[in-house]
Amino acid sequence: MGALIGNAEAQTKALTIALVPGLTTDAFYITMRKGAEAAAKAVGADLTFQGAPDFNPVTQSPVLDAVISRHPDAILIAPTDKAQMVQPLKKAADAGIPVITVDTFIGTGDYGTGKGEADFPLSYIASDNLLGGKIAARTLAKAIGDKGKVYVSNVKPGISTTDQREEGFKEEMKSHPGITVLTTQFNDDDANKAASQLQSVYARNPDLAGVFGANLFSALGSANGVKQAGQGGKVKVIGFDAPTSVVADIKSGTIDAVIAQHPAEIGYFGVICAYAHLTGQSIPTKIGTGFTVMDKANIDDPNVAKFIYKD
Ligand code: T6T
Repeated sequence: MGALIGNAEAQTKALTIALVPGLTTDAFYITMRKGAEAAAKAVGADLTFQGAPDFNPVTQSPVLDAVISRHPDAILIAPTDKAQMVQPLKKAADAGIPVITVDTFIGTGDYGTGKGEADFPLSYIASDNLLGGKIAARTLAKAIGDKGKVYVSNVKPGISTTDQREEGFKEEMKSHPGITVLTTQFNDDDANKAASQLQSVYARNPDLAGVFGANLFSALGSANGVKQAGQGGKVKVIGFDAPTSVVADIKSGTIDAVIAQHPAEIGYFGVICAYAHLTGQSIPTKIGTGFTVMDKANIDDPNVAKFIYKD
């Protein structure tokens, strides 16, 4: 592990930590970057931020290759696919660069077990997405009076976070027998697609009661679809993530609630873990960060509003 800093001379050179987001233009990762920068400043490390323009392993892999070629001291990455990012990341590990995954994981997300080919990252720092999906289901069940048809608007299969949110949502809905969960609609992280899917599902099911938008673009698009269908406030929307636009949608009643993640916390602890490892400390293989559920009743509370993402 060439990156372990073991002598005084090496310690005078600032450590470089590379953060590779799922995509660069997403307020979730922009907020994560802010937290990572704050931690880098605190420990005197240099942080780089380089990612792809869309959430896709095909575009993320060459960005990762370019990052590996500069040989940073550590890589923090949100892998865009559980399986497809294993080999690209193995190249970093083989080059002696410690890898920590933030937000999403590869393999099972259980690292350091000696099991499987994806257990080499040192740590996984993220929200508890299974729990987040369960919270979304409970919130939606309450909003629709525990009965009716709902569906999940999701990105695409293979992403650890959104897969787990859907799993948690469906698991929780098993204890709500009055609710029927329709087929999931996959939108490829495209809010326009999520909006037109909402309208198609509504056209087929005029008694649609609600939708769970499992990430920022799914929620944004679903809320727009509800508005375009003239169903604002009638078809209930529960979203994941909290871009600035949710404030207006929550206040107007288009979105009932969102499960906001704490991306700055993920970025902050990602950098701290990398720094700890690089300076000879052991680090936990998993760190769970929190949620804040935002709705009309609490959105103006500064302790809640502070978790609205930065853009
Ligand atoms: O929901 C976040 C992130 O947690 C997920 O992995 C991908 O989508 C977001 O970045 C929001 O767009």
